Amino acid sequence: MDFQLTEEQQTIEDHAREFAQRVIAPGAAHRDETSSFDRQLLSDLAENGFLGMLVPETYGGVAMGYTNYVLVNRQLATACASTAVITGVCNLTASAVDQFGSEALKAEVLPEICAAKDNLAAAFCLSEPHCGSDAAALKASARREGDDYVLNGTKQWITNGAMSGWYLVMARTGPGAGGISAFMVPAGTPGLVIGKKEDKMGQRGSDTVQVILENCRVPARLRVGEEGIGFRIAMTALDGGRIGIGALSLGVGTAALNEALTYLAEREAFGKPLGRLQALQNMVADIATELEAAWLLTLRAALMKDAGQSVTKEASMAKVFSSEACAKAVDLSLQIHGGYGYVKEYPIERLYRDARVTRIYEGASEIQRVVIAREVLGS
Ligand code: COS
Repeated sequence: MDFQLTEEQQTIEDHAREFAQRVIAPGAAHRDETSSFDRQLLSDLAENGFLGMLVPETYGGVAMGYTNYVLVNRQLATACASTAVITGVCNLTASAVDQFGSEALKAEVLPEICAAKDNLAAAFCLSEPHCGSDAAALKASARREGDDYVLNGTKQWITNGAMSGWYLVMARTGPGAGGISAFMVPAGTPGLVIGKKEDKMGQRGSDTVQVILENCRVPARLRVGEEGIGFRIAMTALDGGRIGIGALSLGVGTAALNEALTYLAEREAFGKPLGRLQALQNMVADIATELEAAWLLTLRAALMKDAGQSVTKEASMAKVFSSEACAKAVDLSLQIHGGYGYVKEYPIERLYRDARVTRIYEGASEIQRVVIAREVLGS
């Protein structure tokens, strides 16, 4: 067992940190304030291989594996959570197509996602207005008509929904979880309508919209895998995605800790720097320890995924622990800032808002505990 990064991993992490701090971090506050995303940044991410981290080179990716993926994602999120989630959803969608799609589908779709063709991202469309946690209850339908499927329904909370070139849509071709199929729907397909944009609390640079399917006709060649495996595709993709959210949460938590450390060094109280007050030292110790533990869980899940092992339990453990460690990190770091933490003058206010959704998206903490308990209980 070796806790050291290899030289290659260190180089990848250093590169991601440098890129994230130079290119992404300066615009983070603006993205939050304006609830907007400069799509040129998608091309910059693509040029660095960050949109195809899990895709083989044959299809335009860089195939760096999950261990490197979490190293990169943590750095991106330390700079800007919105940018990290946009990146994460592109990678999750691409990896699902890579794992389950036909050769022809992969050749058609993956190079475009990896290159952010036309400065567009990719979207993963599972949740619906009436069902998020209970994903198998989805109602969107895909009716076979000759060589096509006709899709109808509404997808909710779709990250990248307003700026994607490809949409991975789970829709029903039959009853039950085994009656769900997956389709890659290209932007611009008649009947694919972008609905309401959500006015979110945090991660405001990433758009979250409804995607409405109104008699949206999709050729059968764009189905991902066989009919009826859509739920398995979604769950497998989320196993990987949850490792990514573990890393994203760690990035936000690390940014919060960094802000706290800066503030502790700058400000004095009772005749000494804040960092010499034991009550605040305890907070720093708790944040640092929990982030470290979360990182080990996340790395372990990534290593196991790279080794081809099942990671359902480990991914959920990484996600729930990291997102909750992140929640504590932003909360205590804000507390350390006192009143200044509660106003927009300091970045900790944004980080506090950005952190909140990590306990909700890609499976709420309660769902992660369901998954973990089922695995532990063997039920
Ligand atoms: N990997 C592969 N297959 C999986 C799987 C996984 N991690 N989890 C479940 N499956 C398969 C099961 O093996 C089962 O297949 P069979 O019927 O062939 O045996 C099928 O999927 C149904 O599984 P299950 O009965 O466990 O489904 P449930 O409806 O009980 O739901 C949970 C399981 C709660 C885990 C699921 O609904 C879930 O993850 N919900 C959260 C969804 C989510 O994260 N949404 C966020 C969207 S992105 S913002």
